Amino acid sequence: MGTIVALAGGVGAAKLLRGLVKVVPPKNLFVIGNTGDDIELYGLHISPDLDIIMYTLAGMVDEEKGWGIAGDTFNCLEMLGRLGFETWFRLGDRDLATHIIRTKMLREGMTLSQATAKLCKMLGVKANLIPMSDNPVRTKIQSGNVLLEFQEYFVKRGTKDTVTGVIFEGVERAEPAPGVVQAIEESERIIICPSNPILSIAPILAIKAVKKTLENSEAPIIGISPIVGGRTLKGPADKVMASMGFEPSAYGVAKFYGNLLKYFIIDEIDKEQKGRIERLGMKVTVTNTVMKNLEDSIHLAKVVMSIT
Ligand code: FO1
Repeated sequence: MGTIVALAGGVGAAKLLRGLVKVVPPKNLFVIGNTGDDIELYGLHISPDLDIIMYTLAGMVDEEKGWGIAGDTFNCLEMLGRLGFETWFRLGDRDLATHIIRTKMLREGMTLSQATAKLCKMLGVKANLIPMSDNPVRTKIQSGNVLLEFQEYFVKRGTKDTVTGVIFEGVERAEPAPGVVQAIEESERIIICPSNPILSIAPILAIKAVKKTLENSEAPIIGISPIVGGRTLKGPADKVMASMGFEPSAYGVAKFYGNLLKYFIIDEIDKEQKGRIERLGMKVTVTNTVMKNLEDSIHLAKVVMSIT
């Protein structure tokens, strides 16, 4: 089997990937992760989307929340609060160890992709997790005339602001991380995970060389709708699609990706949208896309891998 590439955001992507590693040899899987959500807190570099995928594939994610480490405690955060620091970003004690080690590696001169590979190895993750870029790209959310940092919008303010624009700061200067272009060029199948198209996948596509390599690729690109029955299962994709002028539906997601996609997977609940989406020029597969457990993830992964 050749290389499989997956473009990934956080929780939705991780759920598909935990099934995919049971269906394809993990060493053949190259996950290109969004780093637009990265944040610096208490002098530490935090890469939430990379960590969600890493912890999920290492079998240690907090399944209920979809992020963080199962059974983690929050003693350090509580003390930070007592010392007068903000504690809205819920960093657990064990999770903090990852951020401490990542920051140490970066300070010692490693790139983010090298640090990510090393952390994955330490935690026994066999799939290749590559940040989209080693250069900083920071997603900023515009809400009217207010500009918010991504995590300020997402966590601190609980996605309550209406998104009127999205900026990927630094993206013009960002090069794909080593291995990203090669993985796409050598891939036999490219998957766009069921992540937020505008906030999680668009930052990856905004790196010019990534977009160009995808457009030139012979491999089929398969998208999966993160919107089911007009709503997202987690996160604000439906609201953001609507406020950015896209229909908050599987059709709207397909339209957003346009002719990048050869295949698109939608949920059974949205089956009446099949014809409309196919008229956009892609082939549609209808199946259960809601991943409540590992079996659901494996089912969706098998569907993704069997599409021809
Ligand atoms: N998401 C939240 O909704 N609240 C949090 O306090 C929070 C903390 C957090 C800490 C570490 C980490 O790796 C992820 C964390 N996330 C949290 C998830 C994350 O911010 C978002 O899910 C992604 O950025 C969007 O994909």
